Amino acid sequence: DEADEQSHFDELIAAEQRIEPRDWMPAAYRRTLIRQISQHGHSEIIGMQPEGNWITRAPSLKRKAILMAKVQDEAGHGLYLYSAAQTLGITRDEMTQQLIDGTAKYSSIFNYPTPTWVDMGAIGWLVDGAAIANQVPLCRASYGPYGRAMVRICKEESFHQRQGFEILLTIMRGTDAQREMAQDAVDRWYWPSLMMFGPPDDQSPNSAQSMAWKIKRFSNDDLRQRFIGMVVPQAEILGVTLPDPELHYDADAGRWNTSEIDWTEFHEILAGRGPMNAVRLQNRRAAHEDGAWVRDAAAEYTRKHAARTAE
Ligand code: FAQ
Repeated sequence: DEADEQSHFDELIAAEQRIEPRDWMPAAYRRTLIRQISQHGHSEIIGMQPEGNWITRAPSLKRKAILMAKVQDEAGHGLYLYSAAQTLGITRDEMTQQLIDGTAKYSSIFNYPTPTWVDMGAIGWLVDGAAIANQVPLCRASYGPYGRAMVRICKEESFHQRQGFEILLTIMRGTDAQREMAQDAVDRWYWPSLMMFGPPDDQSPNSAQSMAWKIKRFSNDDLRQRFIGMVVPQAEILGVTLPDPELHYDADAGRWNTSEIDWTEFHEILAGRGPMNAVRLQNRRAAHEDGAWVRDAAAEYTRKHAARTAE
């Protein structure tokens, strides 16, 4: 009965075993995973747009080939994540509908504009860097299909992070004007990348339960701290300044002290009022409508094929 199922589930979680699609799981565990994995998938799909903006204008053939490969990887990540979510009983159509209706969340970070080429460097360095800090622990998420999808995603993200760092490094070795552009991009992306980790722990309604279920392994603030520890020495190598005059390591507390994050900006974006929210959704909707003929053709092919094999 249900009580036995629940205690078997609790034992698996306590023993660091994986929960698999056919296993019994609490309804709330299923709902939480569908929420997080689908939002994560949507982030990858919407996350193709800020960089897609520069594919036709990349400064060389090599840069263009690399950027195209990166954006393609993001499409792939979206597909693995949607597939993982489908094992929990939601359909791809339902998820797509939630995204284009504007009822699904996706990461706040993809609602900022990418006005210059250097933004490709800052996104790779900071946004993919934050994604790695958040996602490496997700490789150990208790739900099997999610954890396994994250392994490959993290490998690809670390290549993305390196390519972003290398774009910035190249530009920092250029002219004064180029260095100014790089600093400007870092100024614009640093704070939003800190917001990717989600609200502070005392305002994170989902954290305690998700950590008890071993979906999340670290709190939002702990991961944000780790990320700051990663980027501080990298900023020094690059020769860029992180735009926080308060930033310093408090050795006694063992933590980075920072200025207050502008949570009003974060909540405005979550409410759909960020600089690029409307454009991102509009583009996604248009792509969905433009792709209708492909879905129709595929459905028709399946119908004909089924009719032919039935003969
Ligand atoms: N943006 O209680 P919590 C990438 C929502 S990386 C928007 O703390 P939770 C790679 C949250 O959903 C980006 N919403 O929630 C790439 C919840 O609302 P809900 C994607 C946010 O789930 C790089 C509410 O606030 N990565 O795509 C954000 O325990 C470059 C309360 O928050 C992932 O999705 C935010 N930043 O912790 C692609 C990682 N933060 O759902 C292209 C997987 C919080 O109750 C180019 N997800 N919210 O209505 C996670 O690790 C977690 O879901 C967190 C949030 C940590 C994001």
